[in-house]
Amino acid sequence: MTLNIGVIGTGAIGKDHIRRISSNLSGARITAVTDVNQEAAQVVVEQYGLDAVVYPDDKALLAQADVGAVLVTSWGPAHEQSVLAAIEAGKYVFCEKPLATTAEGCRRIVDAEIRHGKRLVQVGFMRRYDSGYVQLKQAIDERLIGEPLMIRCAHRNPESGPNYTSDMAITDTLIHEIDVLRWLIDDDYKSVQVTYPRKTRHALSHMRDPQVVMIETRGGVLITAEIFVNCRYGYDIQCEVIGEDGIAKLPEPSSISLRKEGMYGTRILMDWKDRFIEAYDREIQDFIDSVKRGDVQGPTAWDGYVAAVTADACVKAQESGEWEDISLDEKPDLYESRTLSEA
Ligand code: NAI
Ligand code: NAD
Ligand code: ISE
Repeated sequence: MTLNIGVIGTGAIGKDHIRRISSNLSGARITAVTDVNQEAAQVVVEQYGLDAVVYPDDKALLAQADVGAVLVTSWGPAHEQSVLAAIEAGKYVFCEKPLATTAEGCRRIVDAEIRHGKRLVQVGFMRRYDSGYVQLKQAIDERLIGEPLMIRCAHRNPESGPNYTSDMAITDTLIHEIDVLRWLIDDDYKSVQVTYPRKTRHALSHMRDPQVVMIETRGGVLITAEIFVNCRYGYDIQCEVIGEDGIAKLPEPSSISLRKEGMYGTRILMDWKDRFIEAYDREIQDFIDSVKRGDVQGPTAWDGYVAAVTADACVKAQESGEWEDISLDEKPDLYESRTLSEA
C-alpha cells in the first residue's frame, strides 16, 4: 500500500525531499503540506504537480487520519513543536537536523517517545547512508587499519548567507560530523576545544571563519575538524581515519578527469544537495520502508539528543577557548538495540 506523507516546511530541503519522493523513490506519495508561508506551500504543490492539500499548520496536517508519516523540514527552531505533536498524534516522523535546537528540547522528544513506548522518530543524519562513509565504517569494523587513533576531517562550503552566525558552524554544519563520527568508530565524546585560525577576508564581519574543533572521545581518539564555510572553491567533505596499522580515507565523489588547457583534474561539487544526493535518497527510502514495516531503523531521537549535547559543549568551547566536558544522560532502554544503519 502507498504511504501517504505530509511535509511540514516546504523550503529548500522540503522541496528536495518532495521531489525525490514524487519522482525517484517508491512506495509513498505526498498528500499534505504546510508551511508558515502558505503561499509558498501552494506554489510547491503546483510546481511538483502534487495531489496534496495545503493545511494551515502542523496540527491541522497531523489531525488527518490518512497521513501515515510526516517529514519535518521547517527551520530548526520549529522542529521540536512539530515532532512532539507528531508523537502525540502517534505518527511516524522524519525530522531534519537538528532534532531540536537545544539538548533539553531533544530530551523532551526522547521522553515523549519513551512514554509512547515505541520509536517513531528518524533524524536526518543522511551521511550514515552515504556509500563512502559506509565503506569507511566497514574498514574500521573489520580492523583493516587496527584501532583508530585520530580522525582528521573538514567540512567546507563555498559561502555562507547573511543569517549564518559563528555558532551555526557547529549547530548547522559540524552537526553532521558530530553524528557520523561517533557512529563510524562506535564511541561517544568526552571533551571539546575550539580554536580560530586567521579569519578569511570572504567571511562577513559578524563571523568567525574558519574554525578548528578538537574533540576527544571516551575511547581516547582525537578528532580534528575544520569548518570553513566561505572557502569559495566548492562543497568539500573530507574525512581520514588514522589507525595503528594504516589510514582509511573517505573517497572523493566520482567524476571524469579532464586534461584541458594545460591542466589535469576533476570538477569539485558546489552544492550539498548534489554531494549527498544518493544518501538522501537512501535515507528517505529507508524511512518509507521501515514505516511500512512499523519499525523505524534510522538515526534515532537519542542520536539527535547526543548531537545536541555535543553541539552545546562545542558552542561553550567556542566562547571559553577552554576544553569543555561533554556529559550525557544514561541511554534509555528504548534506544539500546542496534539500528539497521548501525549494523
Ligand atoms: P528553508 O529556510 O529553505 O526552509 C524552511 C521552510 O520552513 C521555509 O519554507 C519556512 O517557511 C518553513 N517554516 C519555518 N517555520 C515553519 C513552521 N513553524 N511551520 C511550517 N513551516 C515552517 O530551510 P532549509 O535549508 O530547507 O532547511 C530546513 C531544515 O533542513 C533545517 O533544519 C536544516 O538544518 C535542514 N537541512 C538539512 C540538510 C541536510 O544535509 N540534512 C541540508 C539543508 C538543510
Ligand atoms: P529553508 O529556509 O529553505 O526552508 C525552511 C522552510 O520551513 C521555509 O519554507 C519556512 O517557511 C518553513 N517553516 C519554518 N518554520 C515553519 C513551521 N513552524 N511550520 C512550517 N513551516 C515552517 O531551510 P532548509 O535549507 O530547507 O533547511 C530546513 C532544515 O533542513 C533545517 O533544519 C536544516 O538544518 C536542514 N537541512 C539539512 C540538510 C542536510 O544536509 N541534512 C541540508 C539543508 C538543510
Ligand atoms: C546545511 O544545513 C546542511 O545541512 C549541509 O549539509 C551543510 O553542509 C551546511 O553547512 C548546512 O548549512
